Parts: sequence; structure tokens; C-alpha cells
Amino acid sequence: MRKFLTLLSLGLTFSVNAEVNVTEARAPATFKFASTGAMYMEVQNNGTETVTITAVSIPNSITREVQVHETTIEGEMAKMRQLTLPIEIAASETLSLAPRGKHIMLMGLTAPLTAEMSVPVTIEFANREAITLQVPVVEAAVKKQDDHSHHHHH
Ligand SMILES: [Cu+2]
Repeated sequence: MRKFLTLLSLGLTFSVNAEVNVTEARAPATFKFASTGAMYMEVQNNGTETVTITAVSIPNSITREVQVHETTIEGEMAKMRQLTLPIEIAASETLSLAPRGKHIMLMGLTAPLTAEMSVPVTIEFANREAITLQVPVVEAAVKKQDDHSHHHHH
């Protein structure tokens, strides 16, 4: 059975179970024609055993596919590579999914992510219950100039 948790405000700490807390979960709003989006959160393992994330999923009604990526900076180029699950979080460690680092990537959005919505994400673990979080979409901090939409000429 899954636990359903609702994120009421940013920074709220979830007691997912005795050992795992998820904080700062959010997804930046996207531009109107964006086909991809990102999701960030801090997953803290407060226990004494390794926690293993085996799957991350978001309903098909929102995005075609979910991947976990890592951004690396090579020279002046930011490159993303896909990480393969499972991902382990050692005892007392935090998996930080944050801008310019590891992140959850929504590939093939069915509609743009807008600030009024929330995105349900289900995280599955080895040997413990899956959790579903309602992750709020927040206004993106990135400048509009960084988006590709201005390359359209009519
Ligand atoms: Cu990515």
C-alpha cells in the first residue's frame, strides 16, 4: 500500500517513514511550448541502513517519461547524462536533487507545468513502502532569455 502525502508548503518535512525524509520538493514552471521539465528535492536517509531508490514515476497524463539526470559542467558547457536506477543513499546521507546537479527530468510533457498545479511523483524503494508526493510547481527562477522560444521566427 502506498502512503499519499500532500505537500502543503515549501520546506515542509515529510516523515516518509522512520528513516526517510523528503524536503524542498518542487518543480519549476515551464515555458508554454516546453517538452521537458525538471523536479528537485532533498531525500534524507536518517537511518542506519542504506536506502535504495528503485523507481521514480509520474502519471502519463503529465509526462511521457521520467528520467534521473546529472548535470556536469565541462568547460562552459552544461551537459546532462542519464543516471540508471537504483540509486543508493547511504546511512545519514542526503540525495540532493537540485539545479545544476542531479535532478528528476520529465521528458515529453503533455502540457506546460504552471505555478497553480502540483505533480504527483511516486518514489519506490527496495524493502520499504513506496511514497507519493504532491510536488508543487513554482515560478521558474531562470531568465526568459535562457529559453529557446525566442528562436522562433515567423
Ligand atoms: Cu535533465
